[in-house]
Amino acid sequence: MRIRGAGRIARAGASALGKFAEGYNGGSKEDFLRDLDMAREELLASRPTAVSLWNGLQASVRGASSASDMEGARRSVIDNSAAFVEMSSKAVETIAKIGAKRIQDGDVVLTHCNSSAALGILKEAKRQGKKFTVYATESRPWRQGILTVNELADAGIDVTLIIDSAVRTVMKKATKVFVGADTITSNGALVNKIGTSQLALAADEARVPFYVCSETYKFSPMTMFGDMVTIEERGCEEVVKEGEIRDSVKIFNPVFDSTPAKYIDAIITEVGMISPGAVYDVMIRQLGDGIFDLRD
Ligand code: RUB
Repeated sequence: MRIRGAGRIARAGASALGKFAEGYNGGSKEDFLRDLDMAREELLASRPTAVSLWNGLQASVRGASSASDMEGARRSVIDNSAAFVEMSSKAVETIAKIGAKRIQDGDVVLTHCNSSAALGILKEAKRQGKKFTVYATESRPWRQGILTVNELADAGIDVTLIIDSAVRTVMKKATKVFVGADTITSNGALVNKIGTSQLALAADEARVPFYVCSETYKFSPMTMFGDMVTIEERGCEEVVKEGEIRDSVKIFNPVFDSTPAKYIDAIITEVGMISPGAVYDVMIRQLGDGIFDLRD
């Protein structure tokens, strides 16, 4: 949890594999590939929900096994991981430019948790001189909303912090919702910080447009083949202090939830603003033929 947000997690994972390759001084290409796979598995286990991590690691190791020797394989991982990090950072910038066009003077924006893609849009809109205000949820239990309000305040944006249960009340004032994504499935559903789906329901009820800000490497190829997205559950110590509740009380702390495609007005990606129904096609185009390896 020291690195948060699916984009940052993906870049950190790809960089870690790049550093692993840089520092590797083992023997054969086979040794390197075996150790690389172990490093990849360990990184993957750190955050099970964000497919951006899987995609970032996959992009880093792609082609390494067909290198002619260990040096070639090592070089390929170093180059691929650097290319992924650069592509990922550029994608966030492009999303900011596209999404900022959706913000108009007088808008009241609601956001949830701490998404660099969503905040990039708000900061770009502010940079362009647009006049709008933002409500940001606290996002219990980790309270990533504190990061969000400080980041927006530092950018000179008029921002108000609300507790998570104030979402339906505040939705009456909101004109747009912008949230990030940890994973988007092949049928256009969004997996993001717990509470996102109740924002979507409240937005639907109040007829407020609900925008998802997501780089395309948050699209999950595994879901095309029927895999479910693993929803990370975290410890009870994040929810209550020791001794605060009776020993017999159980705690359930899922940290992400799923929002069906029908509640999403558009997904703002680096390849443009798309409907949730277009996710499958974009995924096929972005990932190319390599995707079919997943069926094995
Ligand atoms: C962060 C979260 C963010 C997405 C997108 O959860 O749910 O909305 O990861 O973030 P956590 P970004 O703090 O548990 O990682 O747009 O920065 O990729």
